[in-house]
Amino acid sequence: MKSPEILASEHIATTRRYFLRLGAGTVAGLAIPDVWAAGNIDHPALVKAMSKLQYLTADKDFRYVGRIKPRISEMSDSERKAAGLTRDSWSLEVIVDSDSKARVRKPMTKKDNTALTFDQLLEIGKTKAVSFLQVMTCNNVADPLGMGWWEGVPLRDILWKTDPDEKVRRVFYHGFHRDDPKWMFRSSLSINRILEDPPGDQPVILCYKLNGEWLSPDRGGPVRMLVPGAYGFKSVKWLKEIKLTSNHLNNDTYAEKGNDVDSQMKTFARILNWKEKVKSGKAIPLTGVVQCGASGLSRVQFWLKPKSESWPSEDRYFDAAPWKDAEILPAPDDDWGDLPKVKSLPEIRHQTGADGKPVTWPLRNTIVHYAALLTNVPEGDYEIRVRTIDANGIAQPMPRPFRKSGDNAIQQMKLSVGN
Ligand SMILES: Nc1nc2c(c(=O)[nH]1)N[C@H]1C(S)=C(S)[C@@H](COP(=O)(O)O)O[C@H]1N2
Ligand SMILES: [Mo]
Repeated sequence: MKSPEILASEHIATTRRYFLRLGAGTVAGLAIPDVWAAGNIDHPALVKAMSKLQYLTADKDFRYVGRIKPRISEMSDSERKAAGLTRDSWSLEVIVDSDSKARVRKPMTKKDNTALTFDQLLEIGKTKAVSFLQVMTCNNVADPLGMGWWEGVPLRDILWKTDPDEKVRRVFYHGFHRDDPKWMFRSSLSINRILEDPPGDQPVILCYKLNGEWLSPDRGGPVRMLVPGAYGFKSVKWLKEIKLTSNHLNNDTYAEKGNDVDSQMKTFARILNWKEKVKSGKAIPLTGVVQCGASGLSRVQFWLKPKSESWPSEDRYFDAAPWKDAEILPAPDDDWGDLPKVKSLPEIRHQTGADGKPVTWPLRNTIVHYAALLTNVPEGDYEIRVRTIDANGIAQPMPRPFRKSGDNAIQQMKLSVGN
């Protein structure tokens, strides 16, 4: 359960620059989160702590979502090997759904010794591998689970090897589940999404690396599906089997409990590092993270409302409130992080140029940080809220306020200013 704290620490590296720009005079006497509490931004211990902070989330610091018990990470190496969940034992079967009219002329099966091995996947990767930045978010969890730089082979390059016929309409896939239906986690995609990427979009990949290192067991290693722009449930972990089908229907496990399984990522803001009690007379820093979804991001806003002030219930999304703009922070320039393998980023199609710098900012389907400084807040009790305005000018939680296609409710925190 690290995610909010980890995300909080990771965004300090970028927010630091914002507060530095405000000048040392402003910084002295700030009521700031613990890590800043020395009151002196140049304090060596503080500088050292902040220099370790990063934009990307280390594999071990992602928040884990997975229903199988015991966890794959709790198995011994030999158990994982027996289950085909190590790089030397893994293989992928690509077959037709038994109810399907679709056919593949060259199925990949264990029985015929044609299942795809990890080495074969890497071999294909030598010419076909792609990587891209994407945030991992569960549509039912308010904070993103982690921010990753993922690498793998486009799924279409594997599917074409099976020589499928034109009756294929959907691709069904599920993760390792000890052959127990209770742990089964299924998802699916239209064949079209796999075969072709709209301009600016990344391909669906068979993913084996995160932040330059092999995927860990908790992250779905050795190989997981990674679906660009989709919520986490499409990115099935411990992938072992793919079925091509003429079926046109969605078979996702996540269709249960009312989830909308066709949802693209939404744009929304979260508050991080908030202190609910602040001494009067001190400036109050507000920082946080935005998931930049399908409709992009133009502004991040906040609103401080005295607790006693009532608000008309018909204005359920507070459209008439006196929102103020926060600052959207720039891309980390030279410090994507000192994760073991990520000092800098390579050229990534649609995301970075030859110098590894983002071609636009923020990037869709990634996070971005924001900051604002609240000054002269009179003593009293307040509620603070943040929201995004997407690139189409639409304020959160519109245009898609329904929770089961992604939790993007406007976040509210308490603030009490006193002695
Ligand atoms: N095999 C399998 N894959 C799975 C799941 C699961 O339960 N089993 N959970 C999914 C859900 S709901 C989410 S949100 C993401 C979370 O990915 P993470 O644990 O790497 O953060 O994994 C997805 N992949
Ligand atoms: Mo999820």
